[in-house]
Amino acid sequence: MPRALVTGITGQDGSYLAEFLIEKGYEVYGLMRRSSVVTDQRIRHLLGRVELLDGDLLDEGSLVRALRTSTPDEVYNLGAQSFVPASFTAPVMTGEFTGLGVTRLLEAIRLFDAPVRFYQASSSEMFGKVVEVPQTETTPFYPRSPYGVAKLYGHWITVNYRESYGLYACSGILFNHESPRRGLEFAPRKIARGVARIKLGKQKELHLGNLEARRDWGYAKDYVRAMWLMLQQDEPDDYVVATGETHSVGEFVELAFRRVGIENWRDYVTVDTALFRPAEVDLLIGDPAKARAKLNWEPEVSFEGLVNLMVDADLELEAQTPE
Ligand code: NAP
Ligand code: F7E
Repeated sequence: MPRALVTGITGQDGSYLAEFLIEKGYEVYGLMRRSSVVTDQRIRHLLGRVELLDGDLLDEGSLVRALRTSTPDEVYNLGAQSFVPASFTAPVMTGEFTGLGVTRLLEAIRLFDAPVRFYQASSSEMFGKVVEVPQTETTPFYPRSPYGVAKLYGHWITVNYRESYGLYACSGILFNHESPRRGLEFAPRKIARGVARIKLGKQKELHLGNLEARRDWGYAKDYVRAMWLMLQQDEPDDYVVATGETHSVGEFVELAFRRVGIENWRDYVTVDTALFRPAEVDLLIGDPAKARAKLNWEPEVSFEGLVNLMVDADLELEAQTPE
């Protein structure tokens, strides 16, 4: 039975990856940091089928212990401070979790001295103020937030450990991916939930920031499959994972309202400049040609399919939740 250790198992991707690996027959270990509040909502249905280990990307010793307990074949580093606006208000903490955290884990793996395969959750935010359209594995980086800068450090330290120590280490440059399990503060989930609540009469309007920004949005379940595929190849490498389509935030809003039968969506949306970022990423669109050719990976859910499934899920959830 192959064994995997997943950091960030309580997050959106961690929960889908854990499900995917269990289905593939893996013994799954998840690193979870202590909290005074409940953080296992996304993996509660998996309790008993995953082994949860106490640990924190800030604490090297806890990473060493997690490796010793799990003796993994594969390590997926999904743990991070992943919300871009929070990285502007907490840039140092973001650097610690999202940047240096990668080195702590890589160093723990190097000293553990076993043939572990490593996946790093890199991000299209590294392309930031894009210098090429669409973005590929060879596009130069130009991050626009402390989060993007921290991820860039994580990307290069992964490449460096591969080249310096021969570690099987891959950096997956994943573009935005969403689901009903997405954190409430990210634009697509905020929109899906807001639209559902407006439809049900629980909310009157939706406050959003920059509606012009464009993203290449995919479905999280499709993207965790790509993570696994990267670790099944003969040689480690870096891959862009994207749909190859770009849409504006405004288009997401329009489709979401349309799903609940509301066409005059502008009547419900207020643009709040307080939600604008100090530096914005205006346009992202990835070219997944390499992932398609080498990993045989294709996204299965379209942009409209994603909007619809997210709105439908939030409608169901909100209908069951008393105010
Ligand atoms: P997420 O929902 O925000 O999950 C982040 C996870 O990291 C949570 O489990 C969180 O634990 C954990 N974490 C935070 N700080 C930690 C620390 N110091 N030590 C250990 N764990 C810590 O993020 P996601 O959307 O699943 O994304 C997974 C990874 O992919 C992240 O690294 C993210 O930056 C990256 N990424 C995401 C996207 C995307 O569109 N979703 C695209 C590219 C890259 P708590 O539950 O305790 O907070
Ligand atoms: O913003 C605009 C905002 O917060 C998308 C993370 O998973 O993907 C994610 O980063 C766009 C931005 O995601 C609101 O200005 C408008 O242009 O959903 P988001 P993100 O910043 O692209 C990358 C790939 C990651 O790696 C990150 O971890 O939407 N926008 N109005 C808004 N954004 C938010 N959050 N809230 C608004 O009200």
